[in-house]
Amino acid sequence: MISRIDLGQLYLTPRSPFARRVRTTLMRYEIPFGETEATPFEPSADFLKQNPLGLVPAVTLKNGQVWIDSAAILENLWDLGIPIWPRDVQERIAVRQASVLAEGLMSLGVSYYLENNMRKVADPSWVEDYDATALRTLSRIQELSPSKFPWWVSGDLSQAGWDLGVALEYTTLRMPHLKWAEKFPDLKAILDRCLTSKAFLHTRPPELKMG
Ligand SMILES: N[C@@H](CCC(=O)N[C@@H](CS)C(=O)NCC(=O)O)C(=O)O
Repeated sequence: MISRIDLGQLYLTPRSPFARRVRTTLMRYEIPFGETEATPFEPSADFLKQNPLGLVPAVTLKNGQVWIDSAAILENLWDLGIPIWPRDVQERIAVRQASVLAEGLMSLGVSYYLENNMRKVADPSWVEDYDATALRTLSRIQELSPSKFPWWVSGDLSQAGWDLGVALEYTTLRMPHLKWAEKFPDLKAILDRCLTSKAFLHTRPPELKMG
């Protein structure tokens, strides 16, 4: 049973992969919401009232709740009847775990960006570690056959597949030197499917929208 989900505003930044993961999911399931751009590095009092952690995404509900953290937001949608995950328990576990790999790639891109742009001097050993971890994760994803379950279910992308599309574009944006598309060409099929989605195109980071 799908309970009524009355969302208010989704706080986001145009480049946040975590916010994009939630935005594309809400759009795919046609759940209406408003968008408020947040500036996490100079957070407004209103934004911090919604999420004291100062992170996007945060989504307000008309019932007064505020949901934070992209993974928790997806779980809340699932709990309220949105078919984010497969019904079968074993399949659900596999898709959710694949989605964690995609989410991990997003986190690596954010950490890499912060290390290189927010510190006076980036620590090369951290930067190397982010690169190595991202390559290892991409390689594991490639081993998991990107043309099959758990990235696809019933002929279309699973939530993990959509999340991976978001993560791959964020990797292009923040870690272009990794050249993931050259090293892991099998992953491109997932991004190609994402790029046929209006929600995915609408939420592209500005630099990628410009091509
Ligand atoms: N685990 C969180 C991570 C959220 C996150 O790190 N958001 C970043 C943007 S991509 C952020 O708001 N950063 C602002 C900051 O670090 O001040 C989620 O999945 O929502």
